[in-house]
Amino acid sequence: MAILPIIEYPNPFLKKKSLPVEAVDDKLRTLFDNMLETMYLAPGIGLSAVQVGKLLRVVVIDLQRDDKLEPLFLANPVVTWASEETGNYKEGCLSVPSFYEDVTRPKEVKVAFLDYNGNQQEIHCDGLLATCVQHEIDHLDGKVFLDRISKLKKDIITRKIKKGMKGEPR
Ligand code: QAP
Ligand code: CO
Repeated sequence: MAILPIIEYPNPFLKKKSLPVEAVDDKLRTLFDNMLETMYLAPGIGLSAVQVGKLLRVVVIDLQRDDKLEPLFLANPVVTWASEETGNYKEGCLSVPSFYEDVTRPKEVKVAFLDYNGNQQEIHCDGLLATCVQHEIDHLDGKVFLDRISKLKKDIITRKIKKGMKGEPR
């Protein structure tokens, strides 16, 4: 396995749109594995391929809630349903280290994707998982969470990052 360098905002690469994978093969499983290892080291709970320099619609998520939950490997994830009801969550991002802001998103979503074995799955997500999966799918469309906060807040954070300033400790 390998640790991949994480591309940080405001690198314009993060604005690029990722392309669907054609198949879940061993090469893609290696990417899944390397992304998971990279995310665990950070540590983080979600990572998209664009953040490690690959423009593929690939995401790994592990909420690491001490119990049963296994890591999720998602290829070509699509939101097939979103609740009317929204919620706020103070989001962060491995590509925007030490900055956190409240983001409003649908509280629940259904997501269809190909899993680690290439099988089609659809899962119902709520709570932190719903937030995380929407955050990661945004990356595949060239969006970071700063694109979902006020322009004023985004500009302040962008200016701080460009000056080499840090936000909050974790
Ligand atoms: C996306 O984010 C997410 O600032 C995943 O210094 C975040 O794993 C989904 C991290 C919140 C839902 C809610 C952030 C690590 C990790 C930092 C992450 C940092 C070190 C972020
Ligand atoms: Co992110």
